[in-house]
Amino acid sequence: MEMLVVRSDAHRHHHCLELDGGALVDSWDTPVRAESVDRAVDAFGRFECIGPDPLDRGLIEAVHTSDYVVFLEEAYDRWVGAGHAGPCAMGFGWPGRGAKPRRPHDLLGQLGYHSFAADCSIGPGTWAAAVGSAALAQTAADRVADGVRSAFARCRPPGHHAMRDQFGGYCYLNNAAVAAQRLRRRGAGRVAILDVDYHHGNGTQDIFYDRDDILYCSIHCDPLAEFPFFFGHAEETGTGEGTGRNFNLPLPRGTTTDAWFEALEHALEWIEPSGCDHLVVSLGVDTFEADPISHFRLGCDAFAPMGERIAQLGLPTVFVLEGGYASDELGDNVVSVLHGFGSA
Ligand code: Q9C
Ligand code: ZN
Repeated sequence: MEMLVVRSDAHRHHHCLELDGGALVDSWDTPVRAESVDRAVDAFGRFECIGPDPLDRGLIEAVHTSDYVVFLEEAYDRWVGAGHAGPCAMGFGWPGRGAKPRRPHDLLGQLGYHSFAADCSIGPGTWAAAVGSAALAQTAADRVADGVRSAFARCRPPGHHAMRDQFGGYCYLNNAAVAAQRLRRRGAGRVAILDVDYHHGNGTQDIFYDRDDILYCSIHCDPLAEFPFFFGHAEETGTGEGTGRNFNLPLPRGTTTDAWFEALEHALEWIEPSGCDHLVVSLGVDTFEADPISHFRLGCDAFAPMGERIAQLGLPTVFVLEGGYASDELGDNVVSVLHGFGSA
């Protein structure tokens, strides 16, 4: 078997709103994205597909605070109960620079406290979808821990922007963090996370920044020019026991396939001697040249070589779906990475 695919329909009732260009519009993270991947996987026909096991809540509370998890679970009902006009729960006020924020008890205050961006809101299906998405990552990690060489969690919503206690960037629970933490619990010695999404995975970096057992390495657009803006610089290298265990490779807008693959070589050269025995790949394909909200220039033909090159690390690997918003090509680009990996 080339690749085990873990997927479900739990995402379907999650479609919320985002503030985009000053207008409140349907989120770019639509159910169509997951359908594009499912269709391409089915058309390819060579991956085995399974559903998820139930999510272990203790696992998400190992990478998020329990206050935050309870908040996510209850926020939409509290929003409806308070009679707010809008269809989705969304904050509007965030702690200013220098604040030492205390957690408000007011819902609107908590929405600001537990988020970092206005591109993300909580609708009636959001909690169930976030839990369903994390369950895919947990299950993919379990199968790899059981001895499968590689598994792909077709996550939606994505996860890599979700911080220990804040949502944003279409992310609520950090699926890659869930997968890495599960691998550790199941006996992995040290886990590397390689994030190839166009955006920096500020959440994954945040969660593991002071840890020596789970490393984070990301290739992404320079945060001076792109969301999430305030994380992802090369100077961010970890702290405490995690010192030297975080590696950011920011690249300019307009980066082409050749320059991107040069950065991939640096990433792999950093991961190789790190002593990791398992790999989690945050697989965003919003590096694609036709992505409607991103600005790298990788062609469709870049994605199979990406998978092939990552496979050369020779590590048992969990792929977790992150971004990619060109819905017509999204599924094919994802399948290209997975097939490239599986056939290498
Ligand atoms: N409303 C991922 O790729 N959105 N998230 C800003 C302006 C930020 C992307 C667009 C993009 C988040 C997982
Ligand atoms: Zn992205």
